[in-house]
Amino acid sequence: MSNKYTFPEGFWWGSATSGPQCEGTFNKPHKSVFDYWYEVEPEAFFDKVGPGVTSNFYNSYKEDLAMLKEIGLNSFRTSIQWTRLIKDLETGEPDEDGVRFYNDVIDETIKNGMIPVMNLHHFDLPVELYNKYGGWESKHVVELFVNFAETAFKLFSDRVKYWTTFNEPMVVVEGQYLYQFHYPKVVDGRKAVQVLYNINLASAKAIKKFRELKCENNGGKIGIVLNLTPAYPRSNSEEDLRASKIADTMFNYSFLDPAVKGEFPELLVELLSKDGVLWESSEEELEIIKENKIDFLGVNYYQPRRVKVKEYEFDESKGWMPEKYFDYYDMPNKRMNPYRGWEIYPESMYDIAINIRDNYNNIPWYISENGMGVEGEEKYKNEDGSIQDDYRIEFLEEHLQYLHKGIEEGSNCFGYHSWTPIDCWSWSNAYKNRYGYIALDLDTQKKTIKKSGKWIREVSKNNGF
Ligand code: BGP
Repeated sequence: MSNKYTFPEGFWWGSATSGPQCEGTFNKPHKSVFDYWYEVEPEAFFDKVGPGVTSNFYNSYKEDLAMLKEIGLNSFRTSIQWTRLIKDLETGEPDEDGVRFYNDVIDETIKNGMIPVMNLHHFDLPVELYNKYGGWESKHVVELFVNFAETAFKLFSDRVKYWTTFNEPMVVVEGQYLYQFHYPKVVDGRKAVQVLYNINLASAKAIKKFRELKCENNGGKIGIVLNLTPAYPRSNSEEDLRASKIADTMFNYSFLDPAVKGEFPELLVELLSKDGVLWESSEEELEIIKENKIDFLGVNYYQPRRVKVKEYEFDESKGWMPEKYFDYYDMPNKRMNPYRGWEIYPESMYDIAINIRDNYNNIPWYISENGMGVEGEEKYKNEDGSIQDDYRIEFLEEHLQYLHKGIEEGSNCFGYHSWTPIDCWSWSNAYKNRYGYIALDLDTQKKTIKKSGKWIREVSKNNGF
């Protein structure tokens, strides 16, 4: 059977996870903010399931990676946990077992014919650095992150060719400093803005280090993974259009522009300055951001953002918030994933592709996460015990069709990673919603390929569908 949609030669068919969501906390020398949060507030996590075991990747990576190969993946992203790799958080001196573990994971990934993509920060700040320095509020922590990155580059860049500095840094800003869905659940717009700046700086400084170490000479490339949530206005009125432009600027371009263009969006600087909440920066730092742009971009896409002009007066009681400039628009008849509460809108894949083509130098990029989390998947099991997740296949195919259209029209996209290969732990939903191509039985740790796992094997083999 020939394909209706064929993707460019060498296209990445892969899937992504992160250290804290699959490894378990076994043998880690430090605790992350999530490890700590679970200790003090286990009821904040679905069914009180914490990060202790997750899908046991620390112990089962060999079997797990062999399964990824079995479902045809040619690339795989995970993250190196700061709290596992680094023994001395000040100097960046590595932990022996952490080095052994990540060496094994990388070697095993390559042995199974997959390109490893290694990310350095997936929401998992060491809690000590929050307690001592205020975490990402502090420029000292930026330096400590660079020490960690340097250690990782030196240890692994002989084999790892694709690095990313951060996963979804905007979610750190939103979760920790605006909307209280990540520990320490602070609400402080001014701090949020400083954190946004500091993480942009940390990414640029890590890239600078990567270049100083000449990791490119080994064919190494470095990027960042951003969650892009394209903003759509309620109407084409000037006011709604302006509201959506501001939402895009605050949530998407605030990381995308510095990463790709080396500069913050003018509109962002203008609004934050007018409101008296602009970050504290220096000429030298801004120069570092300008000089150290990414080689490639990872885009996590799950849902759009629908907005309209402000209809209600902004509630000043919480201080500055991005919502000063727009209201959320609850569009009638939108398609929803009821389990996750996210709108399903595959058309955004095309819009993102074209935006990158036209406004971001058509930089090489890939979809680094996309997927559908579903609760109660056991009810879709057939007699042989495998989950018949046709809804997931349909979701992924629809998204891929729009991506394909963007590629056909010249967008420089080189791959597609789903979230996630094996059902993994989530930040406070724990194991509520399952995303994997491979199901995890939490009680027994038994892993079983779903129907979508067979589907991706075919897609990967045929380079399309
Ligand atoms: C992204 C994160 C992932 C993953 C995914 C699914 O934002 O990068 O870590 O968790 O979303 O979301 P959730 O687990 O919240 O359902």
